[in-house]
This record gives sequence, structure tokens and C-alpha cells, in this order.
Amino acid sequence: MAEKFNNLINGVWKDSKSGKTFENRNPAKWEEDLIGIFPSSDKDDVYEAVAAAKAAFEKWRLVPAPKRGDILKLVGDKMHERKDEIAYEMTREMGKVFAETKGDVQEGIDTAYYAASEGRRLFGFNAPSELPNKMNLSFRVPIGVGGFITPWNFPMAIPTWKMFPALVCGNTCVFKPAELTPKTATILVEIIDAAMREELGKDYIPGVINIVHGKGRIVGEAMIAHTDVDLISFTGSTEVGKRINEVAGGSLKRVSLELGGKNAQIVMNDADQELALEAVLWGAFGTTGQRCTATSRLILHKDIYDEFIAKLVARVNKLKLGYGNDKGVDVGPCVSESQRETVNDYVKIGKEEDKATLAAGGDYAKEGELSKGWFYKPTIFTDVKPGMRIEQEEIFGPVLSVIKCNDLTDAINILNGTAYGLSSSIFTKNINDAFTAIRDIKAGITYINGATIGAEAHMPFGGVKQTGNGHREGGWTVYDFYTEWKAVYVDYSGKLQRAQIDNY
Ligand code: UN1
Repeated sequence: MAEKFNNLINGVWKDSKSGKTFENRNPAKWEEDLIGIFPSSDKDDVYEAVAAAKAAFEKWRLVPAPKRGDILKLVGDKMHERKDEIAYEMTREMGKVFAETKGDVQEGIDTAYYAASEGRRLFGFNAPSELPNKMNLSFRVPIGVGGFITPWNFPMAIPTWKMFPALVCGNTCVFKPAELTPKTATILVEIIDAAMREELGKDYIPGVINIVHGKGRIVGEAMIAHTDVDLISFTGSTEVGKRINEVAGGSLKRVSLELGGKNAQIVMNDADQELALEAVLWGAFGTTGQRCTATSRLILHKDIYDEFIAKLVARVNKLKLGYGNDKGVDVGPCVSESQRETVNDYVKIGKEEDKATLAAGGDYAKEGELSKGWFYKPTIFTDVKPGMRIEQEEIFGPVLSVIKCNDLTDAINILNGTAYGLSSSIFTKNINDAFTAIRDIKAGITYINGATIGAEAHMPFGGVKQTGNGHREGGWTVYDFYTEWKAVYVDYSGKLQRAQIDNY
């Protein structure tokens, strides 16, 4: 019998009102490993959660921010204690290898400790008044109820990037995790709720954190349209992000969108080739290519093109596919059958597109145990030209397109030539080229002599162009998103002082 999981609404774990459910299965062992049964919620469940979060906000906003930070510290401690267990369950439900799911949990722990310390900062800015005997202050106040819609590829890190800063700032949460990773999300919410109960004791506030499982089309839609949801933070596709912005804009919600990418690694002719090779293997095929920061394009200098590709293809064909909780596995499955179909559709497009050459992979991986899951061979197309669909569109799978460039200017133009701008990388030993790239690459993140993946939790994370709407997650910048500014004027002159009038 598969374990049955619930929503958490107003401090109570409960089924969806309709009793409808969905299954969560292991993408590496689809038939044999049923992980759990989760509630498939409707808008009524969302309404209940939003009402609970709205009521909880009036109490939670009054808990001192350092105290809220203490709760986040305990959340981090609990995540640390359960790191291996959470990582194991995450690999089981979404497929990336155990070392990577441990990294995902660690990113959540880092975010928790960062948020904990921010509880004692949340700085405001003060400035002198233009009038005598008057004091001007400005400080941050929480906003209200946040709606959080998160993807399956970083099922721990991404929800923590959003909800930990939101919570420490004094907002309350309605969380709709991806349907493909409901178990990791449930563990996270269990931990947050347990830390709240432990730290607040008899003053525990139900409804600060709520989780509502179900479909984006139903649960997500109800959240973005709800007038009592004050802000939405979403990570996912550009298409869905645009829809969210449109609907949420109708009620003037604050919206943070982290969307697609088509990230490239440039390798110049003076680069350390061995290092660049390690990086592209990690950036393109780590997480089975299912990161918004994944390296989906490799821009190679013409002088080293043939030599580098020969080494790369030899290495790619040695990557070991398998169940990510087994030892020695490099690459897990695609997260679902439909995701694998999308990958395969793009591979078909690549094969048909003019003059692209399939240099590795290009097919399902179905040998032996691999037939049990949604595996796809790590795939490389060479001789890809700027503008081809496989060079322009986000695939979100283990597919790398290699493009030849003539020089640095050409490389940067190719890199910048897509609708997206999340992560980017250049391998070179030439300091002038490196700094030119830092200046001219249009992306939110640029790595010098590093892969396009692996951003750290205390740095701003996000992208330009169609990758988002200008907000950042991670680091200090995200705290701006989760607070309103309040300006306060204290006049202790004992008379009415008129700004801009009495003093000029
Ligand atoms: C994502 O793919 O949405 O920088 C997030 C990285 C990770 C986060 C990726 N720290 O690759």
C-alpha cells in the first residue's frame, strides 16, 4: 500500500475537499516504485489556505523578525539532520543523482541560515530631514500572503529561496509545489511547521505555512487570481510565467518570475581544455540537463573545434546512466515520460535541421534496467548554426548544441543571440577577453572558467530578457521583493512645518 500524504492548511494535515488524489512515481523505476498518493486539490482548498494565511499574517507580522529568524535557524538545523534522507527521497521522486540532491538540500540549508541572520538585519535606510527638529526613517514592512509555485528540478532549493526570505520578512505562505515532486515539498513543510511549533510553543500560529498539492491549471490558477494573495513567486517556463504575470497583474500583485534559459559556455583557443571539458560535461548533463542554468550551447573557437569535439564525444559516451541512488551513476532519467518526449521531439528537429550533425546519443536509453525508466542518451549536435531551433529554444534535457565561432566578438554575439539571459560562461586565460565578456554578455550570471551551473545561495540569482521580470532570488536582493518600504517622519518641533514651503 502506497503511503498517503495530505495538504497542510491552517495547521492541520488534511485531504483535499474532493478526496481526489494523484500518484507520485520514481522516474527511474516507473512501474515498480509508487512513492505515494497526494491530494489533487481544487480551488476550494486554495481558498481555505489563503483565508488561513491571511488570518495568520496579522499575528505573524508582529513576531519580532529576529525570532522569525530563530525559527529559520531551527529549520536549517532540522534539514541538516535529515539531509541524506531528504536527498534519497528527492532522487527517488525526480531522478537526479544522490550527490546532486544532497547539493539541493544543502542549498536549502544555506538559504535557511542566511535568512536566519537576516532576521537581525532587514536594514532600512534613513536620511536627514530638510526641516529642523524632524527625523526621517524608512524601514521594511511585510506584504501579506505569498503564493509560491515551484518546479520539480530543484524541489528543495527553489521553494526555500522563495519562502524563507518571505517568512523572515513576516509574510505568510501558500505553497503549491510541482506535481512531480510533492514528497520533498511535504518534508520541507513538515520541517517548517515543526520548527514553528517548537520555537513558538503555546504561541504557535496556524496558517503561516500552508501547502496545497495539485495541478498548476487548478491550484496555481486559483492562487494567482485570488485577491487576498498579495504576491506570487514562480519558477518555471516562460509561457506559464507570462500567463501568471497577466492574471496576477489584474489585481496588482507583486510578481517574481524565474523563467527559461538557453545558456552557453564559450571556449576560447587559449583555454585550459581539460577544465573546459569537465565543465561542459557537468553543465550540460548534470541534473540530466534539467536546470534553468544548464549548458545547452557550447560555443567553440574554430582553432580548437575538431579537437575539443573529439574529446567531448569520447567522454560523453562514457557517462553512466542509471538510478541516481545507486553508486557510480553519473546521469539519472528525465523526470517524466512527457519530458523525455519533449527531448526526443527536439532531437528529431535537430536531425532535420540543416547541416546539424548528431555526434552522440540521439535516442532513448533502454538497455537492461534503463528500460524501466525515462532515460535518454546524453546527446550532442555539432555544426549547429545560430538561429536553428535547437540553438534557440529551451529543451530542458540532456541535449547540447555545439556552435563554431571565429573570435571573442563572434562568440559573445552568438551567446547573446537568444531570447533568454540567465547563465553564461567563458573559458579563457586572457584577462582582457574575460573582462570584455563580463561587460558584454547579456545574462544575470556569468562564470569565468566555471560551468554555467552552481550558483551560490547568498548571491543574486536570476536573468535578463525573457528569463524573468527583473527580480532576483538568493542573496540580499530578494529581501526587497518580500517587503514594502515604509517612510516615517517624526516631527518634534512642536509646530506645523511644511516641507518644500517653509524652508525655501
Ligand atoms: C534552476 O535550475 O532552476 O545554479 C536552479 C544552479 C543551482 C540552481 C539552479 N544552484 O545551477
